[in-house]
Amino acid sequence: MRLTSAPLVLLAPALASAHFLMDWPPARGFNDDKAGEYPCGGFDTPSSNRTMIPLNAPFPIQLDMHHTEANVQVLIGLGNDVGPAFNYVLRPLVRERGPNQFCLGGMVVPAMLGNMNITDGMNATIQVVTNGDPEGGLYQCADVMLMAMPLSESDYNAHCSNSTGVTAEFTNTNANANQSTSGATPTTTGSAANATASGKSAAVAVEALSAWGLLVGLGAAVAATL
Ligand SMILES: [Cu+2]
Repeated sequence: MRLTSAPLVLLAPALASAHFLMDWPPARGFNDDKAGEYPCGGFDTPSSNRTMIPLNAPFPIQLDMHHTEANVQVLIGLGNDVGPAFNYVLRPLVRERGPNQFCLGGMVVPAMLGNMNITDGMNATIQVVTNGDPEGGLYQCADVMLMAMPLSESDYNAHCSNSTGVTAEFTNTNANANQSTSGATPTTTGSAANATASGKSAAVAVEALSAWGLLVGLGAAVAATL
């Protein structure tokens, strides 16, 4: 991102430079200088405080986007300390537009992931990847424990909100989010469903689990402001 105004730098340095934040499940941490380091933006040690997320049932990932558009992808590694081994794609490339709150709804860790049988209480680490600015990727990780208990609707909604004007195209492409040039344009987009309010879009995301095509938020994408 590029700053054009000195007062903005003085008033909001953290916001202006944070790329994106993984708010829920909470990230291991964020370091602006290392956000582009794979894996996990420079945080190599699993958190001792894991967030419980449901196994085989939907959960949200709440992001705080500080770019006006981004390619987003979600990976997962299984085990207590996955190191750089994020072997499974949990959500293929999503093309997101609009700054601030963005909920990746309807995330599901299935009971069988590849040839791995996931059991109640297994640990895992979720890594969100976006394209960098301008190149490479940006990485944030959250350490979780997979529990055979679904989230309540209120717990789900408490961690799934979209700022007005945020939109997303969900794809099933194999492109990686950190390929900021060749992967910038998804080659496949599904059918879209409109949400009429930011509060409603979470529910739409839950109901549309099996659909790849989903438009989050309402209205047209916010024009680039940075
Ligand atoms: Cu940035």
